[in-house]
Amino acid sequence: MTDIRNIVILTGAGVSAESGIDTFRDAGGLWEQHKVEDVATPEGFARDPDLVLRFYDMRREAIQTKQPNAAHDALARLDAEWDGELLIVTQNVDDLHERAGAGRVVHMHGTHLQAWCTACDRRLPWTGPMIDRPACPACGARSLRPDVVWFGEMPYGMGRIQAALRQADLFVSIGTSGAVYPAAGFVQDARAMRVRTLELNLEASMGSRWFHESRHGPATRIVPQWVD
Ligand code: BJW
Repeated sequence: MTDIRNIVILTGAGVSAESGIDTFRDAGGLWEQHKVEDVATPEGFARDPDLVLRFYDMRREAIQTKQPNAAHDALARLDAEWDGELLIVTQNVDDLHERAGAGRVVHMHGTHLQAWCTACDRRLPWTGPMIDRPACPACGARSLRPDVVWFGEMPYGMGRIQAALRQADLFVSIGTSGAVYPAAGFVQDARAMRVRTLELNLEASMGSRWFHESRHGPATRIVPQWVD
C-alpha cells in the first residue's frame, strides 16, 4: 500500500458474523425470520411498535454478549497505526469496532446502544429494553425508539462520508451484500473519482463487478491478511 494515504473502509453484517451476530440476507439471516417492511421501516413501527421494540430489544441484548473478532481487531490495529486519513464507515448497529479499539468510526445506520426520543429529539445511551415504554429521562415523553436508520430514512454522517470518499486513495468494502443504498453505491462513487477499490467478502456480492479486486473468504481470515 505504498502509494496509499487515505482510506475509507465500509463494513457490513459479514464482519460481525463470526462474532455470532446474525446477518440480514444470508440463509438463516434476520430477513428470513422477520418481514423487513414490518420491523425496519417507520411505517412498520407506526403499525405495530411492540413488534419492532421486541425485535430490537432481543438484538440489543444479544449484541452485548458478543465479542469483537479477528477482523474487528485487525481494523482497530490499522486505525491505530495508519498515519493518513482513515474512516471506518459501518452499516452495523453493534459496537464491535469500538470495543476492538477503533476510534475513527461512523455508524451510518445508527446504533443499538442509543435511544432517540422523537418528542425532544435527544439521543441517549441505552442498553436495556424499550418494550416497557420507559419515559425519556430528558423530557418525560414516552416516545423512545431505537436510534437506527430504517428504510426510507436518511443515513447518518453522509457529509463526512462523501468528504472522506473524495479524499480517498483506497475504498475497501468488507462483509456487505451491496443490496442497500446509499452504501451499495459508494463503490461507484469511488470509481467515478478514480479511487482504487477492493472487496473482502465471503463470496461474490451484488456489487462485486464494480471493484478493481475482490478477495473471497471469512472476514476473520481475509481482513487480517489484508491489514498485516
Ligand atoms: C461474510 C461473512 C463472513 C457473511 N465473512 N463476509 C431502489 C434503488 C435504489 C435505492 C432504493 C430503491 N428503493 C429504495 C431505495 C432506498 C433504500 C434501499 O437501498 N433499498 C434497497 C432494498 C433497494 N435505502 C434506504 O431507504 C436508505 N435511505 C435512503 O436511501 O435515504 C435517501 C438518501 C438519498 C440520497 C442520499 C442518501 C440517502 C436507508 C437504508 C437503511 C437500512 N437499514 C438496515 C436496518 C438497520 C437497523 C438494523 O440493524 O436493524 O440496515 S436494513 C439492513 O441492511 C441493515 C444493514 O446495515 C443493511 C445492509 O446489510 P449488510 O450489512 O450488507 O448485510 P447482508 O446480510 O445483506 O450481507 C452480509 C454479507 O456478508 C453477505 O454478502 C455475505 O456473503 C457476507 N458474509 N458472513 C465475510 N464470515
